[in-house]
Amino acid sequence: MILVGQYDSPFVRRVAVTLHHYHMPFTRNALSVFSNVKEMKAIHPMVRVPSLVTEDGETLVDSGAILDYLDEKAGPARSLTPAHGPERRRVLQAMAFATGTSEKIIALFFERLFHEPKAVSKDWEKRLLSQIEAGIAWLEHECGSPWFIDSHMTQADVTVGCMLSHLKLRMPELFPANKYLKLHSLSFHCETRDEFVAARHSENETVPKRK
Ligand SMILES: N[C@@H](CCC(=O)N[C@@H](CS)C(=O)NCC(=O)O)C(=O)O
Repeated sequence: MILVGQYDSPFVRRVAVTLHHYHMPFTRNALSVFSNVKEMKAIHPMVRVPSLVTEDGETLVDSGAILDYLDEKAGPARSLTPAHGPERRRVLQAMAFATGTSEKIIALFFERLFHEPKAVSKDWEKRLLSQIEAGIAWLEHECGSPWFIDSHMTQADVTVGCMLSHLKLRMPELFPANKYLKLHSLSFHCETRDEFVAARHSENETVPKRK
């Protein structure tokens, strides 16, 4: 399989962590949605990541749809997403808050990246900041120990862990060390695992600087 995208994306990274967790072999095409638009278009016409090219040559897009494919391939006994019941709902809700928070972090990051400071919409920025803070606060309130849901690792941990590493990369000021203690502990717990270590972004996996 081929995973397309850079690991500074929380969506690409959660797919990579999951592939490593399942011990599914893959190679990576670390294309940038900004620097490699032509090659990206040939893979995903909307120039978005992640994509996963399967062993059958099918190209899947969207991290949620890709994870669904990988969970099915792993089988119910190994799947990081519980098959049914209250635990499945809790995992899916944690994932929804984590991906929702990541989307807002990305929106704020690009609002600031693509505008001169004085051209940034203050109303939009305020709304995004409040949405990001609400997402983090919800996750902090719901977070268990040592893992988000229980004593074992689920896709909630992968997705929340990747949201947090991306938050720390882009807006560390929104995740101070003396706040959100449960999420800090979860992030530490995740980042010491082999599958997270194997999917750390390198220095050259970056976005363009503001011109
Ligand atoms: N819902 C999508 C979101 C993917 C997403 O936002 N990807 C970003 C990178 S983090 C992207 O491709 N941005 C470029 C763009 O949308 O123009 C998923 O889960 O895969």
